[in-house]
Amino acid sequence: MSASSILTQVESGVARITLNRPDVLNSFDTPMALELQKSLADAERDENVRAVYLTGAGRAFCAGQDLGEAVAREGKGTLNFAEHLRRTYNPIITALRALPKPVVCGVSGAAAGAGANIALACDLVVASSDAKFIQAFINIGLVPDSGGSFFLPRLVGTAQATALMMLGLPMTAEQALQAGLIYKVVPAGTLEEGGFGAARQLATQPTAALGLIKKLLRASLFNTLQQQLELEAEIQQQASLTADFAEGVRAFLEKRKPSFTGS
Ligand code: T3D
Repeated sequence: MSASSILTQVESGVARITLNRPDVLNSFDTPMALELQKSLADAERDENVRAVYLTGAGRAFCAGQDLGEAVAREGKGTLNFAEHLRRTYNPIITALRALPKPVVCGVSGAAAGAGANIALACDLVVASSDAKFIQAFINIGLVPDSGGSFFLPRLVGTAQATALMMLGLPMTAEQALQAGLIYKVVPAGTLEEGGFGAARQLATQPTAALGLIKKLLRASLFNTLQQQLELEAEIQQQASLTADFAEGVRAFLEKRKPSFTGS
């Protein structure tokens, strides 16, 4: 592990990436955003990594932008918000979606502002029962960023998305589950088992096919049925060429558990 605002460690085929500024509820300053970008790029490159687990140190997942830094930055007049978003959060969201490996987000405590939307950009969100998701932007006179205005209407529908964005009220883990915002809620104190456990399970599955599922899901947001059928045909062809497909079929016929290598 490195002593910085992002901790990374590879274990059981999983890159564990921990947001590590617990004193400010893991809110993002610029160095932390740039470090997270690097950690995601490293996880993509590292062949030993077959899944990513993103979580936060301490009592919260992430409180979004470090507001102290935002004020100091604007005071200097050297940056504007648009440039800041293009340099920090936008590449993080793009990387999470494009990473050809599954990303599980483990949320305990608050996921607020950009922190909430980084969670939503992950493939599976496992939340501790004490988690809360807050589109906190409006509470300080801002609008959702980091993909919130993209993900929320698609996940929960326009009516709920509008209320979440306009009212800026916390949504509990249970409410988020019921609304279809997240995958699973686990009892407080068991996030390691539920969240990291899900990532560890994914790291034993056919990695290339998981990456191809991400590609299909991304395209389905824009494609017609005919376009998506054609894409499924193309992508199934790619999946059929993997060693894991050969192993899956062999194991089925031999009535044994498959041993997937990710290739
Ligand atoms: O270009 C740009 O910069 C625009 C980008 C915008 C992206 C965004 O994310 S905008 C939204 C920013 N985030 C927020 O507005 C959330 C602010 N935080 C909160 O509303 C609350 O802290 C929470 C609801 C998340 C949690 O509440 P609670 O009561 O559990 O904790 P707390 O007491 O408020 O916070 C604990 C400490 O963390 C506290 O410091 P202290 O008093 O112990 O020294 C608090 O100041 C600090 N903290 C929490 N959030 C932030 C923060 N410090 C800096 N920035 C924060 N976002």
